[in-house]
Amino acid sequence: MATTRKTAIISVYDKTGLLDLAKGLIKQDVRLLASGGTAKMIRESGFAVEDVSAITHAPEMLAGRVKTLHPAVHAGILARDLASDEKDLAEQNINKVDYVICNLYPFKDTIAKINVTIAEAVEEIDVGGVTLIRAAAKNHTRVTILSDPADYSGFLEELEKGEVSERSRNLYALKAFQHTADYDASISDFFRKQYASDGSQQLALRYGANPHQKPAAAFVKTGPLPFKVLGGSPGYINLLDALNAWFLVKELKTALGHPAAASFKHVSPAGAAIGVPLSADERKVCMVDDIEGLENSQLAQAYARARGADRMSSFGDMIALSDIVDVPTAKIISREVSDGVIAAGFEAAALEILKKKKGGKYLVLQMDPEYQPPAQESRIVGGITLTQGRNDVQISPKSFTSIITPKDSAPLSDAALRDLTVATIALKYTQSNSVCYALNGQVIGLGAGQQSRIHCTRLAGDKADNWWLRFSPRVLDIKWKKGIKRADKSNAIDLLVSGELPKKGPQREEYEAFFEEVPVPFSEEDREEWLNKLSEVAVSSDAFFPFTDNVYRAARSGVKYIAAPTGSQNDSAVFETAQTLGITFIEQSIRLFHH
Ligand code: 93A
Repeated sequence: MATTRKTAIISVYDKTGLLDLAKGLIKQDVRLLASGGTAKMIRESGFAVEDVSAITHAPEMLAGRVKTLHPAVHAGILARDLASDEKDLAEQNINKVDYVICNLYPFKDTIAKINVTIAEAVEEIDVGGVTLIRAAAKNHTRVTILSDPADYSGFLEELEKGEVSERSRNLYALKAFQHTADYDASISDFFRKQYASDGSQQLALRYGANPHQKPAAAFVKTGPLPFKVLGGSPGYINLLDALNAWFLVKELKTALGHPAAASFKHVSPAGAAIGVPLSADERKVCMVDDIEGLENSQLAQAYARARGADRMSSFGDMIALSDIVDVPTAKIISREVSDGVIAAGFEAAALEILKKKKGGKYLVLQMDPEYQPPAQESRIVGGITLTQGRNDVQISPKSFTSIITPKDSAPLSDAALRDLTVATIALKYTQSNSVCYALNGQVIGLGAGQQSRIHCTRLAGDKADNWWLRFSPRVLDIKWKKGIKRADKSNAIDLLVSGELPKKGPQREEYEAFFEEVPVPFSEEDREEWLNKLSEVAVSSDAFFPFTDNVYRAARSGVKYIAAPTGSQNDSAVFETAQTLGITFIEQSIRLFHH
């Protein structure tokens, strides 16, 4: 029967502020209906309250599992001010409900207890309360929903003045939807841990970025995790590297049609390459001259190049491989210091080799090659969620057709387009700022994570120089003492080519002890003479060059092609400098910051 008296349904687990609320509602002549414990507390304080059963004509049942779940409650909440709804209510003798005050069973507190059982958790799953909140929030154009005791006083103030404003009802509804969403998320998190933490949907990680950052996990909210752990147990940084590296190699393969590899460290590539056959010198520089079957495996060639570019940085890498791993590739990996590999799959014999690595603890991940990441991605920083569309722009040789200088340039060669593509895709997965030098289908120098662009250009250029100096006969012909480890060789070569070799002292002595014949250090003139032989290098930058210094520095490392976004106030000076230095400048119009 219709009545002008307003009705409130109150059902709260957290009874903070309940009595003041009841008092305020009664003052406004609101009819109070409440569930068992809530009604008891109000009644014992001397306020007039009816049990919900006054309208449901049904007792609370199943030890409280059914308290408010009833059409008399939910039709009263959900009814609109429509003639048809009014008619339905009248036929069933149901009155409209105007205010719902509800907060939920403490599911989060319960599951936070050590050794909580599934049965205990299940009992804390609120059904009726969520339904009350959701129904009232759904009908917030008419109904006010309070799900937070902090809102009671503001609500009563408004009520005393007349009615609850539309704005308040909207904000209370928003809070209510967030309350139930957060509640449901904690329930599904709990059950995912219980029923799918075998790696199907969730994977416990030893710790986060550092050992004291616990607990740590990787999970997806729907569907299976797109990778399987075939060996070892991944850490948080392993997965950051593995996933970024995987998307890089997948994109390289799609763009260039050849198997691709990446060697990742601290969420940036140390090397990335496609499978291009290696010359005899390249095989030596990459330390793969004894790998059988290398000439027949593009994947092995790709990893040899990716690992060989900057061997010091690749020490302890996370490897990504676009294709099924074969024996030659596994053999290269097996003797390098490396943390793990993610790949599209593994031949049985290759998996056998990898599983023996690190006493069986080597991380082996098999990625679903068909996996497509969602279009939107988010991360939480200090409790604040940042969200953005995924960077799904496709880079390919077609991205490099807008040649700015020289004006009369012929279209670029396939090799130049390939190297610009490799460099640019590598940048897409490199911490910004970043600048990348590439040649022969591989990264040869990458400057990552520098606040100033020229520092990236210098860092990457110095790495490219070091890479090239490793091809000089002085390095290729080094006579090592027997038993020197591969990593020690890489470190000694780096000292020799980088100009960081001390003139004397213990480090010099340690260094000299590696050789049968100590190589003659490079003089300035030696370096310059050799570096002058480097040519045809492609450079890409993840954003525009603000000053000409970048172009001058690139030119010193054999750079023939530069691709970068434009938009700097200094664009014309940058283009002119490139023209003067004989460098082809291509506008790659998409900025590629990555963090
Ligand atoms: O077990 S329930 O899901 N079944 C219900 O029908 C129901 N209705 C309200 N729990 C239900 N509630 C919850 O009871 C409320 O969300 C609130 O947290 C609690 C209040 O119970 P009481 O008034 O008995 O203290």
